[in-house]
Amino acid sequence: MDPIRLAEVTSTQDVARGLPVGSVVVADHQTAGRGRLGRRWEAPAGSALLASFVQPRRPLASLAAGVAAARACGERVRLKWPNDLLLEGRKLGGILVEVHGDTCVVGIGINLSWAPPGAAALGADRDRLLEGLRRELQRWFAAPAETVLAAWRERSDTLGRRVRVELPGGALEGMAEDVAGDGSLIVAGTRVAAGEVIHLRADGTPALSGS
Ligand code: BT5
Repeated sequence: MDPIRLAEVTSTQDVARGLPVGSVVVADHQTAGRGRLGRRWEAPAGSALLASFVQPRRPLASLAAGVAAARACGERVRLKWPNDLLLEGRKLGGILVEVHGDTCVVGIGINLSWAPPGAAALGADRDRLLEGLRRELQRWFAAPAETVLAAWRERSDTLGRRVRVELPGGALEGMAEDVAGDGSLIVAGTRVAAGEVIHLRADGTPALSGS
């Protein structure tokens, strides 16, 4: 299926919703690009890869999408739990997985020629990156859970670090030890299913902004 290419949309997620599995929507500009928890995703027109991929619903979809995107971006790109893309510790891209019935819409934003302060840009060719993303998503959405978890661990920039997690009941600080079989992060023996993770330096101060 050829990608649907649009100049301007509210969000590629809005256009992709309801399309069949295998559909891809790409836009030059989003007027209401979104992140998780109602946050915004900003990118000047033509400066980023902004795409939504309709995939079959599966467990660990978010981690599978993270692995696929990191691999498409190249060796230097690592993952911050659950699936932020980091380049040299700075946020290069983000992934938003929205489930609709038996499909999930995987939204991926990757900075190419512009990045907000403290973030990173990849400087890659957009169409080549889009092809790589399609290929890797197809592969990782078909992979067994254990294979996805192993690949995620290998690409992780979070495991083995001290982190702070902001939770509704307060902050949890400690070593990010592993990802569990359900994709949650284990911090100092506690399972974290959702929450904001901040990577910390050895002295306990936050690592680079955006990470
Ligand atoms: C994400 O959310 O990182 C998921 C972003 C997904 C964007 C894609 S673009 C194509 C598709 N269509 C959409 O509407 N969305 C998807 P989150 O973890 O909540 O991070 C959001 C935060 O990242 C914001 O609050 C900002 O702090 C920061 N941010 C916004 N734009 C950024 C950019 N271009 N580069 C780096 N950080 C950014």
